[in-house]
Amino acid sequence: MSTALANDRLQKRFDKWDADGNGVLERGDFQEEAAKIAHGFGKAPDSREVQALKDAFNGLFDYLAREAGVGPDGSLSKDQFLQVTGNLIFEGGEANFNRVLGPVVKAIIGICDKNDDGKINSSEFEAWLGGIGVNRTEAKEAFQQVDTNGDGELSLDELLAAVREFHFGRLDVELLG
Ligand SMILES: [Ca+2]
Ligand SMILES: [Ca+2]
Ligand SMILES: [Ca+2]
Repeated sequence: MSTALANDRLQKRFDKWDADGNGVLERGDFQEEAAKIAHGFGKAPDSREVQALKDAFNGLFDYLAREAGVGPDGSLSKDQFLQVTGNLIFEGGEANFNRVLGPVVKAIIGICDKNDDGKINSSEFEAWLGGIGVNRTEAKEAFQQVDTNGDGELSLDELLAAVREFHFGRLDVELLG
């Protein structure tokens, strides 16, 4: 896995999350990202699932701000973001990664989980990836890759592993939009 690819993926993530395009990440960017995801899935902004997603993004921002040492009302430069997320993904270990990203992935599952069984089946997954611009054929392929135990459902653990593998360059499925 090349450091260049990892950096490239994290830089894209930064650009995408910098919703107001001012070159730094602040809490407002994360709230906007949560609102955008909710809108993409046609969820009412005041629904329980959307509130959970906003809380999760708030928690993620708290973590990044704390690690970068900028304080809860601060902002992260691109360099700070690359440093903190690079540490999280490549140095911090899987348990820490899951603790930090778990709430966000869980909240997105909550929004996509139409039949409310806590897992994502293939049609729920197609709608998820469709919402971030991935076509059906690609979504089908991605589903097989993410469903590592082959039971036809994607669990929180499988989805978290997929997000991590994406940043390691071992998987080409981008789940977070
Ligand atoms: Ca910004
Ligand atoms: Ca489901
Ligand atoms: Ca599975």
